[in-house]
Amino acid sequence: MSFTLPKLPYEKMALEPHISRDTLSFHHEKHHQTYVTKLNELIDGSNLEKLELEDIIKETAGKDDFAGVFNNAAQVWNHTFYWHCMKPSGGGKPTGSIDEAIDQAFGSYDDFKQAFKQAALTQFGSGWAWLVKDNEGLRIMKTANADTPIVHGVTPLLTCDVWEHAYYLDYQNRRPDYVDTFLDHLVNWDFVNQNFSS
Ligand code: MN3
Repeated sequence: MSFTLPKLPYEKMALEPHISRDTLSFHHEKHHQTYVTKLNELIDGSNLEKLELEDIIKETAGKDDFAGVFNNAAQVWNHTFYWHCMKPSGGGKPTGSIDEAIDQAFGSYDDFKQAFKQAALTQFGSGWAWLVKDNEGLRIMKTANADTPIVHGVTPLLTCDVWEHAYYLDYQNRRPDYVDTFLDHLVNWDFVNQNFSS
């Protein structure tokens, strides 16, 4: 089986003025596509070829010999998840059952925002900030490079890509502005609720 680049869940201009069409074009058609292409090359003819994406990620996690496969597979998964974490006219206070869960876990939406932003800004270099669910409830986590919560026994609910390619054309080095905009104008709480109740 070979993997294909999933379609974006909205038009390339749909997130303007917060994320430009150029950023989404490069990010989806170049970066995300390259992870898909490299993954296909790396698994071609191997036993991994028969597995689902999530199984390839779990199978190769932490194995030095398979670092290339893991990195590309996890980046394919992380990006597909990230696209769905955003929508036009999103962001702001949560709706649905996640609202109460956030208050319970963090005290208030503002406290959640602060914690999420802190994780996004303190991720040194490339990586991801996440809201995840485990047996204890909700928590914030950050991962470096391609690392993904699905190999850490927790359920991802929301992510923000903090690799520079996610924001540099629009925000240059101002990662804090990008993360604020993500939280205030882009988060797709419907998708977060779906993940929360699944
Ligand atoms: Mn990216």
